[in-house]
Amino acid sequence: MPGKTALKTLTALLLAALLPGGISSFGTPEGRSQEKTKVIIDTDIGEDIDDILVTAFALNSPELDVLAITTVDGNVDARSRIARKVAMLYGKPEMPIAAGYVRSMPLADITYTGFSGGVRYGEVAPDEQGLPPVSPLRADALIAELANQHPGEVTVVTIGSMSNIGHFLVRYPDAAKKLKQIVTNGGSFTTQRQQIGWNLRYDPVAAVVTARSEVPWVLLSESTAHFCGLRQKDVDRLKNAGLPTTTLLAEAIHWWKTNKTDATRLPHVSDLDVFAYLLGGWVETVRGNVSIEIGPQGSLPRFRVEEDPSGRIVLGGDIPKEKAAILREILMERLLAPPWLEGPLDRPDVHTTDGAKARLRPDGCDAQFHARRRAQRWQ
Ligand SMILES: [Ca+2]
Repeated sequence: MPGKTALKTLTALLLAALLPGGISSFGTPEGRSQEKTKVIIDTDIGEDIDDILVTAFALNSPELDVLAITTVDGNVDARSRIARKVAMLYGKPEMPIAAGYVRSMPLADITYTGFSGGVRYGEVAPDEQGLPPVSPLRADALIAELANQHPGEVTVVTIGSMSNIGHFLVRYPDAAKKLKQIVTNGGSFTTQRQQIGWNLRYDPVAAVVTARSEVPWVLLSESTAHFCGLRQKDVDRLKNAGLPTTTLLAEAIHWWKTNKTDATRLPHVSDLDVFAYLLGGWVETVRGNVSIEIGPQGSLPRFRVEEDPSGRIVLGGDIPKEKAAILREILMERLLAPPWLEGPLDRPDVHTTDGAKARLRPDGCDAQFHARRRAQRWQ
């Protein structure tokens, strides 16, 4: 499989050149003998652009075994169509993809009725035509089934509102005991800055349920992955790569920009932090405790983090910008690569020596632009 070999070689080159001894999980290709990390992606794909980009990254990452994708918040059916299209194009049409809860806990709606919470690039999968069927299970039931099938092995990454995982913890307590961990893109949790992110804000009850559950919870900061979003040349590379997968991503970026009322010029990759954590070596962590207080309806939840070596929650700090720039190179590497698995698609080899050399020199992050956007976001 030429594409797979080229991808392995290039990733090893990147890491050997840029991170001597820095990334424990990657190592050399020969040394990468660990089991794949079993992961369920719980996502509001279709809303912001990072979800589709990092889902594609996960599906094309040899360290990860994506068992399922579950969709949450608002138009979960449209989100599931997008997820199914991504999985299909990555050669995994059989992957179970389940729709979940459309509103925040304690509401248990699973039918979208057109309130705000739609999708911004639903045009990439406007109907069911040509798509594999959605799972007959609801998102929380699918998570429970997979946790029971693989006790102690399954990580759920939450890169959308936490409603699905909140319902899962409440409704399937026995299966919850079998989950390995929940890894959440949740805000900023450094000692200098503590800001609750949208994924927790949208469903504070579910966040509280998660904080108080027995399941190990890893709460990650989104800021640095945010600084190192795609550049115009990255978007152009996706547009010009000519693969079904890259064409889908380029179309999603187009519709996201077209439909986004607060349009930003370039895609960010905030949600990449959950996979960076799972790959190992990218995110520094401390243990701590989290308290979330829910105020009157309409108010933002109050949020407090304390470092505590015996705390039960793992808190991730910022990824340094230099590392984040390298992470973006690896993201682009995998987005541009043909699907990792054998499949029915034509997979022209997108790798060239010149391209590889170019990617070995990350040119830093567009910190100013993204810092401005972040400031707007947190207001
Ligand atoms: Ca998201």
